[in-house]
Amino acid sequence: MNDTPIFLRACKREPTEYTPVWLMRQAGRFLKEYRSLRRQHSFLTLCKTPELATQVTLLPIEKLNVDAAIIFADILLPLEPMGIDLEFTKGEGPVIHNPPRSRAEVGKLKTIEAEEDLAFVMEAITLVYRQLTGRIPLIGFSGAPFTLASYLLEGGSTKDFIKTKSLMYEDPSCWHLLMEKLSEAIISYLNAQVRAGAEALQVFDSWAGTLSPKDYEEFVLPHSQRVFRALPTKIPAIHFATGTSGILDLMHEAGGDILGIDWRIDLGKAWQRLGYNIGIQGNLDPTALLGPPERIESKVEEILHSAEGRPGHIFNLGHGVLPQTPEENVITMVEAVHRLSRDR
Ligand code: 1CP
Repeated sequence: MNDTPIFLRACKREPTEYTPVWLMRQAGRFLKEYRSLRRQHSFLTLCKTPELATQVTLLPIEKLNVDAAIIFADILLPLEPMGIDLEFTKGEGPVIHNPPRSRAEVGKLKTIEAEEDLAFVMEAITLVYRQLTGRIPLIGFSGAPFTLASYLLEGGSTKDFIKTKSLMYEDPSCWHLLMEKLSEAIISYLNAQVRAGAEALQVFDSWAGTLSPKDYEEFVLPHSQRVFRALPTKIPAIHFATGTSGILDLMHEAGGDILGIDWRIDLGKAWQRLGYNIGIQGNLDPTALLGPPERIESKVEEILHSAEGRPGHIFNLGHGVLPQTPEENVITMVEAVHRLSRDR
């Protein structure tokens, strides 16, 4: 018997009895208990109260039978101690009230000490780690420099990334200064999470796929690479983005032990392109979980088939679970991944 949890073995590309699975946003709005907690507390209160964040992190664990937990937090939290005024508004998502608009303002962004400045996240990680008692590992996470820069500069979510790309093109030196500052904060944040008990890390560069390969290479890659190089080597790191077909090899070059991809690319083909000295995570379309059970099973089977049972596949959605997803469909998916991968 091997005591190392199956998720961590898969991260190391060791053979496992079945394919491990977890879901991005598994601790979120599709869960009844989460929605009921949200009626009592704001999103930021949930994040900043370690007992509540612990409770939310653990909500999906028994219910869904997933192979990893992910700490309940948000990629935007480190921006606050950097001097950013962050709010989550109803229905509209994150709003940043004071996006930096000049080199002087970028220069004023503060350096953070994550252990102190984000102590509530570290406390929640330690509490969750204790309660999991080694059954399944806990994933810590952060945004990647580019995705954080995009929220910061746009002042919230965006479809076109106009302010972000404009800064890149108009004032590359200011762009790189901003990316350096964000990278430093991310490095401090992720290392503190590992000291607190995180056993794997995911770096979300959710929107990196909006860039041309050349722009990714010039404006993003060196910074993401710096982040990955500053992480503890013993802790597996997942590098995730959506729409990555054009930048797959560059993301690999930037770093990570496992690349997270979305459904717009065939998992087997992506893996073949990358080579098998890296793991792969993905890649069911979250919308598939709104369909009937037979469809969910057949889509799971397609992905397992594409991965060919190679060690190093971690099953996940290609992006976060949608709030309207029925809980029983997620249970169907997790059960199908376990059963069908065991049978292979
Ligand atoms: O209203 C609510 O209850 C808040 C909804 C919510 C939740 C549940 C937000 C606001 N963040 C979260 C939690 C969260 N965010 C987790 C928790 C762990 C999990 O179960 O997975 C994680 C990993 C994140 C990471 C995150 N936040 C990302 C990267 C993943 C992704 O979706 O690409 C991003 C981009 C954010 C920003 C964010 N936070 C919340 C919203 C509405 C948004 C904007 C998303 C967008 O721009 O479309």
